[in-house]
Amino acid sequence: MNEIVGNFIECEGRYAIVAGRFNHFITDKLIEGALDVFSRHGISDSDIDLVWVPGAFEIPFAVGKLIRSGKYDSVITLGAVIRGATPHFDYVAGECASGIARLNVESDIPIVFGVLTTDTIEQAIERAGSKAGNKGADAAMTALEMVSIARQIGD
Ligand code: INI
Repeated sequence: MNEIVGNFIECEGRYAIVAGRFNHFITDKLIEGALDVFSRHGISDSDIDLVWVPGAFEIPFAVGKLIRSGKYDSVITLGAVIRGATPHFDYVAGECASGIARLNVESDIPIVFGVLTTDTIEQAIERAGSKAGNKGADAAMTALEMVSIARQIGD
């Protein structure tokens, strides 16, 4: 049996991060977590592009453009949709998540979902580098693992 498992031994590739500016005090922390993981796994700054969009709703559009550019091995999405802050939480969070999920299935590169959807600002803070870890760092780990898997599987 041949088993294909992603590893973090020789990480490489070009990565794009799409970040929503809405609730940027949270998104900034997610980006910080993602960049820290990339640098500690040997991915140089010049192999990372960061694209800011106004909010989570715009993330799928930017991801689609980045996929079609053919320049990246993976795209990470980072944002924060907080229910307390919006009456249209379900639309923003739902459209963002389903748009990203659709692109992930259709595209030839892995797209990673690192968009927080929380009921409160406190829950978002917990997931942005405090007691519940940093979901941006988790997203970068997932991207590295998925790129490793994609490379092993090949075309
Ligand atoms: N965008 C977010 O990323 N998070 C939110 O919590 C949010 N709220 O609260 O509304 C939000 N709204 C903006 C939305 O993503 C779009 O930028 C806007 O609707 C324009 O298309």
